[in-house]
Order: sequence, then C-alpha cells, then structure tokens
Amino acid sequence: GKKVKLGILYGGKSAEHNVSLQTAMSVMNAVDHERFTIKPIYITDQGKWLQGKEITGKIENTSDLKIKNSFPETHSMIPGPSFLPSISGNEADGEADFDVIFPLLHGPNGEDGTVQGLLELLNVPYVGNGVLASAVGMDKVMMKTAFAQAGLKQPAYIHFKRKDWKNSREQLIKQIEQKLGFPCFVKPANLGSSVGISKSTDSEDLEKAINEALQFDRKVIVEEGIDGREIEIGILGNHFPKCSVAGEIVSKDEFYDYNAKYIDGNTALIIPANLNEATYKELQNLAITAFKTLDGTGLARADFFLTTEGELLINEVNTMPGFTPYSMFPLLWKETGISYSQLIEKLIELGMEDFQEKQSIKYTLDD
Ligand code: G1L
Repeated sequence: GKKVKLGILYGGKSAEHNVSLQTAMSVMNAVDHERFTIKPIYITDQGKWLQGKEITGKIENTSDLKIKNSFPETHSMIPGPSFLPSISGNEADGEADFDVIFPLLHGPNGEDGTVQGLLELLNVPYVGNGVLASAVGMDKVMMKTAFAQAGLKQPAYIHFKRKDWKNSREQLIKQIEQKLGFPCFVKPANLGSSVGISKSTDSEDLEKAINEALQFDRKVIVEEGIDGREIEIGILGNHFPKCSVAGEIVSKDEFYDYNAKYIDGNTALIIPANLNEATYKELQNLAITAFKTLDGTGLARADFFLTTEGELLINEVNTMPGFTPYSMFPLLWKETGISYSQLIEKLIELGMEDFQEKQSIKYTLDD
C-alpha cells in the first residue's frame, strides 16, 4: 500500500526541549522507512514552528533535528492561518501533508491538551491522548478529584492557590500539619514541571518549599508522604486498554540488593516488579479504571504506591510518559513482548482508529 506520512512534532518552548529532541530521534530511528514517510515538525525554544525535509536515514545526532529553514520555503508555519490547511489537507487541491502526527512535547505548551486541541481543529489524526485526558492528566488537582470520584484510593493531599497562601499562610500550615504530617511533598499542580518539587520534614522547610513551588505554578499541591514501594504500569489501547507488566523504582541505597537490569542515575528499574498474583490483578484493574476515568486514548503510565500494609494507592497517571527506548514505559512493554518499534506502530494505529471513530460522530440534526 501507500506509505503513511508521519509528522513528528517535537522541540517546544520548554525546559524539556532536549528531552523532546532525544525522544524524537529515537522514534524516527525506530520506525520502518518502508512503511512510513517521516516528516519533522520542529518548534524552536523560541516557539517558532519549522517544517523539515523528509527524513530518510538514521539520525546520529539531535542537532540534526534542529531545523533552521522551513521546507518547503513557501510554507508559513503555525501560528498563522495559511499553513493550517496544508497540515490537514483541507486545501482545494487536495492531499494532506500528514496522515498522522506524533506529538512529542513537554510542559504547559504542549502536554496540557493545547497541541491536541490544535490538531483537532486541523482535523488531522494524532497519536496519544486527546484534549480532555491531556488537560486533566496535566493538573494534579483535577486528576486527583477525578480519581476520588472514581473511588480510587490515593495519598491525602491539600491544594491551594498563590492568593490563598498570601492571605492565610498560618492556617494552611496548620492544616497541612494536622491532615498530612511530615514528611510531605510539595509540588506545583502542573505535572509538566519536574521543577519546584520538594520534600518537607518540618514546618520551616514546608514554608520554603511552598514559596519555591509557587514560582512555577499559581496552584500548589501538598501530598502526604507514603511509606511504601513505588510501582508503575503501562497502559495501551483505546476502548479495550491492556496493561504491561509492572515495574518498581528503587533508590540507590537499595538497588545493590536487586539484580537490576536498568539503572537510571540514582534509581534502578526492576522489571517485572516482584508482586504477588492478587496484587498484580488489583494493580491492573486500578490502572485501567484510572485510564478510563481520564477518558484516555492510546497510552498512559500509571504510578502507584504499595504501602507496607499491602494497599495500592494511585499516585498519578502520566498521559505523556518518558518515551526513549530506556524510559520506563517502553521498557515495561518490551518485557511484555512488544518492542519499541512495535509500540510506536501500535500507537500510530490507535491514533488513526480514534480519529476514524471521532469522524463518525454526528454533528448536525439533518437526516
Ligand atoms: F504520542 C504519544 F505516544 F502519545 C506520546 C506522546 C508524548 C508518548 C509519549 C510522549 N512523551 C513526551 O512527549 C515527553 C513528555 C516524554 C517529551 Cl518527549
């Protein structure tokens, strides 16, 4: 058949610009050039959109992905209306430039549903979660509210805004001490920022941590510290999502005790995690429930605590997990029997399937 024109959207005005470049390089090198035409779309760290020439061979260096001049030159890239029809193929002369887009962007300008919204308006199929799941998954407070409603157990937490902190600091500190105790974790509500997160062991610490987190977001969440193991699991699918094996994250002090295959800085990933059968079953059920609660499509990584009492608490669901071949999500699927290349193809398929399904929704009341 015809080759699928795969747009890879990467870069972005974000602190994680380089993570995105690394990931885009891995994805481009893993897809089958016989089946796909790879078309790069680069967003510079200044937020400028540039389209690159088709990629036909192996990329050796991420600097090769830092496109300088847009191609074709006549294209004015987003933002600006003239380019929009050519992404989606709504032009009078016909064919779409892209059959499907793989968005690899991190942070408030891409992971929070805004890019997904743009792609919806352009009417182009894309890989991964839609607007709603991306947006809810990005905001820890919204996510926890949804999980609570679904009856999922999670660590206790308190959230507030910059204004509340300004007006009732004393009261908030007291509330946190009473409801959560120490240690507790302070985080910007926005999941995209890995910055601004800290552990507090006393109220003095806590104040500092909150001031710090408030620099990165107007909304802050403080979570109870949990004594337990950190367990993660991959989810793949649309209507009938499937789980991967689980993985465990252990710290440097512990990982000499394990035969860890994957070591990542100060942590090791134990894959598959050593869990009893009942815990495994429950973990899978909870992960699927969480995914459906967010109305997820394509993929997610669900992160849990397994308490010393054997209880599973959901920590968060990441709708855009790390995605190099050495990241937890692809490693979990590899252990489950799906290679990195197969995973990418499956995700593209799921994205196109979801698009087809959305196309069949009736928007008018005529006939
Ligand atoms: F498109 C997928 F498959 F849905 C997808 C999109 C984005 C998977 C993983 C990611 N991950 C990221 O964008 C990143 C936050 C790790 C930056 Cl590359």
